[in-house]
Amino acid sequence: MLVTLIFGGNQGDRKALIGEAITEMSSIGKIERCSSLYETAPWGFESSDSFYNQIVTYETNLHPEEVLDKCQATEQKLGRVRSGTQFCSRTMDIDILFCDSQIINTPRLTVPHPRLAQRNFVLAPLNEIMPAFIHPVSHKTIATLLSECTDTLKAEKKF
Ligand code: PH2
Ligand code: MG
Ligand code: MG
Repeated sequence: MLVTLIFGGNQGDRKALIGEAITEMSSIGKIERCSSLYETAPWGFESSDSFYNQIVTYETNLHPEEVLDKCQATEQKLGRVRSGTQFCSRTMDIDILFCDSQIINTPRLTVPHPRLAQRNFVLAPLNEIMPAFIHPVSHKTIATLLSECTDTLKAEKKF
C-alpha cells in the first residue's frame, strides 16, 4: 500500500522536527516521494507561530490502523502534548491523507483526510508531488482541487 502522510508543526525547531519525524516513520516502509518543505499560515485557529508542512509517501506492508499507531507514537516521541482542543499549536502532527485509493471510515480513522480539499497547506505540497492523483471520494485530481480551493492562507515553498 502507498500511504501519503503530511507532517506539520509550529513549535520548536520546526525543520529539524519534521526531518526527525520523516526518518522515524521510515520504519513503516520505503520513502517513495517527498514534497518540498512549506511554510504555512495556521489554518482554523489564530497564532503568530507559522507552521512548516511537508508531504511524504511511503510504500508499506502495514495495515492503515498500524500506520496510525506509528504516527501517534512518533508525535509523542517528538514532544506532542494533546490538549483536547481540535486546532492548536503543536510540535508535531502526522496525518494520513491517502492509503492507495481506499476509502476508510472507522472510529479511529477517516481516509482520505476529510478536510484536505479545504486547505492550501495540504493541496500545495500534494500538487507538487502528485497533481494527477484522483481523490477517491470527489473523483477530482489534486490539481483540480487546488484550482477550486478558496483557502487564501499562505503556503510557501521554503526548502
Ligand atoms: N494542522 C491543523 C490545523 N491547522 N495549519 C497549518 N498551516 N498546518 C497544519 O498542519 C495545521 C494547521 C490540525 O492538524
Ligand atoms: Mg492535522
Ligand atoms: Mg493529527
